[in-house]
Amino acid sequence: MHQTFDAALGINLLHANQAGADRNRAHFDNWGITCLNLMSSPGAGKTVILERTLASLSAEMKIAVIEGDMTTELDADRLRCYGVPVIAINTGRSCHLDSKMVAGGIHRLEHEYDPTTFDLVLVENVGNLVCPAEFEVGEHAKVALLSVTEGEDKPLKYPIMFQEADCLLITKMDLAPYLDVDISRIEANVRQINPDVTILPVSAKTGAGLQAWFEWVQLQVAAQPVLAVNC
Ligand SMILES: Nc1nc2c(ncn2[C@@H]2O[C@H](COP(=O)(O)OP(=O)(O)OP(=O)(O)O)[C@@H](O)[C@H]2O)c(=O)[nH]1
Ligand SMILES: [Mg+2]
Repeated sequence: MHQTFDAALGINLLHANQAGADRNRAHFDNWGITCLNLMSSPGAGKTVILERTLASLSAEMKIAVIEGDMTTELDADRLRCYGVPVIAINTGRSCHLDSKMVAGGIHRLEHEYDPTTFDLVLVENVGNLVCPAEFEVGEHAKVALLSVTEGEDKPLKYPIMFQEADCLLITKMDLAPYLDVDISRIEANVRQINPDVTILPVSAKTGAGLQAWFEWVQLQVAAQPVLAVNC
């Protein structure tokens, strides 16, 4: 009895979240903004990748960040050094951003800036390999990160994140020579559940592979029609 109630509640929650995500995406579409949602376990390297991305791309496109963290603004403060708007959202006890929280971020973007001037919104989700993948926030593409220290089996053990991802960054490649990790095994395990995902091995420390990541981001931005309608 309890189980049925919980399942129904869960489905309603996800439906309500999806409706909110569709509204958020409609705002982004109206403003000609591409939104990417970065997700991973805690510490896989989301903020460092965002730092490298802002350093490389913010001269050629206008970027804002929505930074999800349970309690602090530590990551938001790191990213503010790059001179872009960073909207911090503290999720409290929640282990993921949901569409309602991101709607609050969009509201601030709309009222503190001119949203029609932005090309790209990068969302850093809360560090968690499960829940963020289930809660769309209105993104156009999902980016999962898996660091080489986490183990080849993670795509099989936590499949939803890897099923949902449009792009997978295998991070901290500079550490691979010091570990018993088989990168081709990670790739094979991911392809087993998501054959079409773009897989990019990168090291934010050495810069290896980052150019391919920047080009992937540029492609996503280029794919978004520029409508620039005020709404
Ligand atoms: N060696 C190495 N270390 C890295 C690399 N990328 C990130 N790190 C380190 O990994 C740690 C975590 O990086 P963050 O970027 O804070 O990770 P995160 O995913 O944003 O973490 P949360 O926001 O807490 O989930 C830091 O100590 C980084 O310096 C890399 O390419 N190579
Ligand atoms: Mg972070």
